[in-house]
Amino acid sequence: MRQSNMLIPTLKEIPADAEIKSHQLLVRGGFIRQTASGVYSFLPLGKRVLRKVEAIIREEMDNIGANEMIMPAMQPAELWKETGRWNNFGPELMRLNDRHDREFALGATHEEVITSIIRDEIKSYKRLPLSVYQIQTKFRDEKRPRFGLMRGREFVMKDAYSFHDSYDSLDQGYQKMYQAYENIFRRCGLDFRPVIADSGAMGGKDTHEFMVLSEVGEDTIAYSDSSDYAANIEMAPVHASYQKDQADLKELQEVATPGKKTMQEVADFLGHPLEKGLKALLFKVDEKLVLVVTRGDHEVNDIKLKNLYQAETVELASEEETKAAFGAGFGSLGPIDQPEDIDVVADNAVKYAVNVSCGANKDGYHFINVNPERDFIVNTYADLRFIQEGDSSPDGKGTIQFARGIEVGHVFKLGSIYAERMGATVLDEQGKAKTVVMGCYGIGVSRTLAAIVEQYHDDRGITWPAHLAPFHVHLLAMNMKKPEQKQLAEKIYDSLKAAGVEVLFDDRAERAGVKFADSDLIGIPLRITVGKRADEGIVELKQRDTGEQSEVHEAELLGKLNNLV
Ligand code: 9G3
Repeated sequence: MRQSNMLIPTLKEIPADAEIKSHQLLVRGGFIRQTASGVYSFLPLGKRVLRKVEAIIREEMDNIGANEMIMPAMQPAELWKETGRWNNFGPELMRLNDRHDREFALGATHEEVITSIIRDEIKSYKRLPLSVYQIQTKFRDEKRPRFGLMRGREFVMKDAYSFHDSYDSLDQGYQKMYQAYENIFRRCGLDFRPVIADSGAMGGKDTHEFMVLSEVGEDTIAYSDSSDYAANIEMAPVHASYQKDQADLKELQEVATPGKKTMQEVADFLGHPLEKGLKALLFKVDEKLVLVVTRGDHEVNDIKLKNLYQAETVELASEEETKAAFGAGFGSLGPIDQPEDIDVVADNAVKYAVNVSCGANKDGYHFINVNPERDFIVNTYADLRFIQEGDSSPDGKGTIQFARGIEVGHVFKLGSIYAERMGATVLDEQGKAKTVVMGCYGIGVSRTLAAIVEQYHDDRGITWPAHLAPFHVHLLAMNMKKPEQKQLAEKIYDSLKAAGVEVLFDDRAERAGVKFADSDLIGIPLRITVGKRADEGIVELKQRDTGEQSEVHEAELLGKLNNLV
């Protein structure tokens, strides 16, 4: 392609709203443009890369026998009402009415649509297992779209769905999909980890997220320094072994702690380390008030609290709700003599507390020498805290470290939740109706593209892996007004194209400096520069990632390129 008639609007300056490298470089390199907040257009270079990432995904999906299809973005509300999700989702689910005032959702995901098709078309267990996938635009009206393609409101997803007549079959299907995902992300050149995850609102049991390690990742991964254990911190279980002090239980005392609000202030004032204090936070679990007690140096994991109660929503009570229930504000709460109708749950570590402090449910007062069971009753002890760096790994091997990750894939063993709600059954070998069992599997395709840029760039621009770059070769003519340069460049352009090499030919009437800067920004792996020695047939060959360059006679070019590309 000739750059003189291509839409590649490169930018010198960094766009003000672009905080991370991939967002900056994809905009500056002329790959994408924002059309609205969280809504992007893929310009020609972006589309060429997107197509290559999709090709890898298609190959791996086809390889495991998943059939590609495409489902509509416009989904009738009735389907979402059958599964109860129409009202479950708030403004994040984009909705519209058609001209007959019928309600639709813009597809955020396609469990309802695909299950309605399977329900209508698949009647016998003999037709299972069956898996389908699509690569399609999804709509989710994120509250705070950011980081360019990382968190958009309209984005490209590969979503696959598998249907089974048993959980064994689902396990096998899940394993094949898991392996296909490892192949996909490895072929994209990404440094990724599958991590054990929380299935959230989807329910079902096993689920894994595929995380690309990156400082700009929004997720925190807890991984072992001595095994391949890795889990999303949201669900990483804590297998700590706590020691109970052998000290005698001292007499409970109430002490004034004027103006001391935070755990640290109280601990400092009372002269004990943070972990010798109990933290009590009031949560609304669905509509129920629950007091959650943890050791002072631990943090409540609200996902674990939600799973303990199998609740829909969990959120911290407000200051006024807290005052209304306890007569005291944040920082003064404690489990001693708490109001009757309030559950007290505590993290397992609390069981081992001896002579610790806690709030006295009176502003400006705390108890010291507090001991569980003697001074307060806990309804339920559970693993309710976030795992911390240095905790022992749940698999018993080594200790936990943290890393940040970008979630590029998420696979779920859904079970039969959706099939039940939608009546998707097949006749089993005894001719009895049996609810089908499902798996669902997503890849954020546009997010994967951004994650690749996060991993492959330097201070001059993107350094695409050769097989994902928008073109294989960037051919630059320094001065198209000079006939020897123009002729040689055109000759090379034609011969490379004839050899099937994807060439971007910068034939613009721009200064050399501009061409070199744009070329570094766009990040095509190999650059051929036709310049001063054109009359001798000599050109310069440069590798974008290593910077290695050499002078080559144009006759040797193809040979050189073959072993480089
Ligand atoms: C919605 C909205 C946002 C959502 C969902 C539904 C996430 C929703 C979970 C999934 C599960 C899997 C198939 C591909 C892999 C992931 N955010 N999820 O269901 F209406 Cl607004 O999407 N779906």
